[in-house]
Amino acid sequence: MNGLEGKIKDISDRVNRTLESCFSQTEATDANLLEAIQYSMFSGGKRLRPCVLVMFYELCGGGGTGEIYKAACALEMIHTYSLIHDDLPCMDNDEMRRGKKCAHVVYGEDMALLAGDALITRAFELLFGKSVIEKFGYKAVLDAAKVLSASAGAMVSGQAMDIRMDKSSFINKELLLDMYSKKTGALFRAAAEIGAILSGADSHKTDHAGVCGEYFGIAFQLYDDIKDIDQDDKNKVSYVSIYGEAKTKCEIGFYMSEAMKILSEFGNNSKFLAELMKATIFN
Ligand code: GRG
Repeated sequence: MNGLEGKIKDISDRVNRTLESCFSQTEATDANLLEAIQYSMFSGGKRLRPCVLVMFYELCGGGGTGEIYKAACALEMIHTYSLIHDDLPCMDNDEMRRGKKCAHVVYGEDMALLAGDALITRAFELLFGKSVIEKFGYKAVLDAAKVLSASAGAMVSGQAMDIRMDKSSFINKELLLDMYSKKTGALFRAAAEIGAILSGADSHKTDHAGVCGEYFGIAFQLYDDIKDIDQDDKNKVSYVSIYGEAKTKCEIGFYMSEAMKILSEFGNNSKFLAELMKATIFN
């Protein structure tokens, strides 16, 4: 296992352990709902956003605490909720995710909707936990919560734009990239910003981390479009369906090089983050 793989495994293991402890208290949650939540939380997600959050935290000088994993898990809960809701019949109407049946196929549409809702509220409950506030202080945790809620709101707007674009004849590059920035870029921006905020970084560093995260998120979505080329949905509008694979790859190259430029300002210790981002997109 090389350095990056070991680092990813270490972060993912700690994220998984923290998530398990969050959903082991059964008394407060309906048993069927809890099962639907656990099914979605532990169905093989790569934990990419928590890795970005923890790595930015360490890069900006944060250390020595398990509490950062609670913030990372809050972010992953928001991500998981968005996937559950995105798969619903009234959204993308998908049957499979991560090679397994979607939550609504297994537990019904009603329970899947509620599992997503429960994850949003649980995310903020976790972030506002006593130990998190004691470690990072009220101001930093409030700032982090503001970033997380703003990114979750941006995702919903991005999803609305995506739905409308599938039915619209007016689409251009700016609109598409704005939609990607909201739908996918916002949560990666939040990952980077929250890591920086909780490390105690100043606003300049935090903004730069956020822009780096957002550019990586846009590149990630463009790359996801290319992977989805073969999925024969004729009505699905994407950058690649409009501009083709070659131009999409150029766009990915642009966003990745901008992200790497910003990352290089953080010095030599940004090596793991740069490797993680490149390995995700250029694998
Ligand atoms: C609020 C309904 C609603 C939707 C929000 C983010 C979003 C909009 C929908 C998610 C669906 C989706 C496919 C978004 C694109 C981002 C993306 C490629 C997500 C998959 O991320 P990975 O590969 O997921 O990190 P894993 O499975 O590893 O957790």
